[in-house]
Amino acid sequence: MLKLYYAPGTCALACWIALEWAGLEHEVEKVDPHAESYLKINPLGLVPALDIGAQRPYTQADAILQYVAHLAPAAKLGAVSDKEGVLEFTETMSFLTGDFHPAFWPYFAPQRFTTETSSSGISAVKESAYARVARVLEHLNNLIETSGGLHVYRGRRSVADAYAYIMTRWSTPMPGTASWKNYKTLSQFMDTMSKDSSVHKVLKASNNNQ
Ligand SMILES: N[C@@H](CCC(=O)N[C@@H](CS)C(=O)NCC(=O)O)C(=O)O
Repeated sequence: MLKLYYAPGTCALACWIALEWAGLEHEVEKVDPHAESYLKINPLGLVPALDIGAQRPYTQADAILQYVAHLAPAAKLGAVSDKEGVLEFTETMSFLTGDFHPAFWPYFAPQRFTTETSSSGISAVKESAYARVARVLEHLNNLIETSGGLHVYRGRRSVADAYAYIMTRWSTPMPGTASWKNYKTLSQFMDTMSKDSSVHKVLKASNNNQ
């Protein structure tokens, strides 16, 4: 059986939502990404990781999400099959993993981006994330606006929706253009996603699981 390692609030929840959408049998384990025991699963100390019953668990949200989509073709959670569709899907997933996610790093782990230890120095690094977050939110808003429906990719549900939704939530407490609330289409997307039964189930279970 597939086993997902996650921590509450993290991008690993996107993989969990994708597993639910795909209708694949799975179990989950809540971990502390920095715990000694978890470093044996992912030496980088990052979630998600997925145990597929192979010699080692696999990591990287993008890879796991695309794997889940491949395992359940009937659920149509991945790329449409024409070449341009595949390119566009890969482009979308690369944007989410390579541009969107890193925009938040200075906010979540400011100490990694400065040698300053004063609280004002740390706050300055945190706040420096806002401009980049605004940029990627605006891009995501445009992607949804031009996709032909309230979805990130080609007007239809895909694992990219789950990934975008979970990460966009991180901007909720941010000011002005650094919050998803500032973007009309993105706000509609967030609203729709929050009403999805699998999203609801995962958010509830991930916060309650001990
Ligand atoms: N490249 C990895 C990054 C995963 C990642 O940054 N995960 C975050 C949660 S969203 C994490 O585990 N953070 C713990 C830390 O940075 O110490 C992926 O895309 O899966």
